[in-house]
Amino acid sequence: MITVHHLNNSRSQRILWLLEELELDYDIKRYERDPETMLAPASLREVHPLGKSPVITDGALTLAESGAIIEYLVDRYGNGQLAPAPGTPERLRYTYWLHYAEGSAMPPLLLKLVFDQVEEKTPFLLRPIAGAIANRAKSSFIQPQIALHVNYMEAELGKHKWFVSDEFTAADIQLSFPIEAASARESITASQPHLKAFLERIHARPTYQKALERGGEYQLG
Ligand SMILES: N[C@@H](CCC(=O)N[C@@H](CS)C(=O)NCC(=O)O)C(=O)O
Repeated sequence: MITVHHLNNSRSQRILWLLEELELDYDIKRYERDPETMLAPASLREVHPLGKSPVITDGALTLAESGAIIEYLVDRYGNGQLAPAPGTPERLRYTYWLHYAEGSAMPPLLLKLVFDQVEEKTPFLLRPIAGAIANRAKSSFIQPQIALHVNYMEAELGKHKWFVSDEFTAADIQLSFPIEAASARESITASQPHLKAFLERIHARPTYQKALERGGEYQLG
């Protein structure tokens, strides 16, 4: 049986959605973020040394990294669903997007989250200084980088319905997290109609909704 080690409000929601798309049975082991630090509990380090979510176990296998988990589940259980055939140009695009989501799209979004927290959590008297530093980092680097990625994804979605082609693939599931995170941080506006339509389409999928029911709280902010 596949077990998903699932942290609330996290990337592991994508894995639940993928498992629903593949109509596979799975168990969920739940972990709650520390409300102050937002970190995962230490018990997750008993499953994988980094203590990050998602992690899955499947028999003797323990696997972390959402991209690796998605590749494993689709290759092992997909029967050709949700991934283009190996050796095709579409397969290479699929691999590209699987890596791009975590390797390129997420870092500036994470930096924004960190600098927002620096500002919010600094003691009141020091807040003007912390705010000035955070604003400088955000305006000079972070926001332009987020805009670069958001506009790039918007342009790519203008070429076909989904990221790889007109067929929905697991790469769309992987990309849902940076796009939802960008949307939650108000970085997707009316200027990105394709990304907005992408979000509406994925939210309407019954498998997405079923995964939300099973996963529980999922509010990115
Ligand atoms: N690149 C990794 C990132 C894993 C990661 O950072 N997960 C976050 C949840 S979205 C986490 O576990 N945060 C809690 C912590 O760092 O303690 C992946 O895609 O799986």
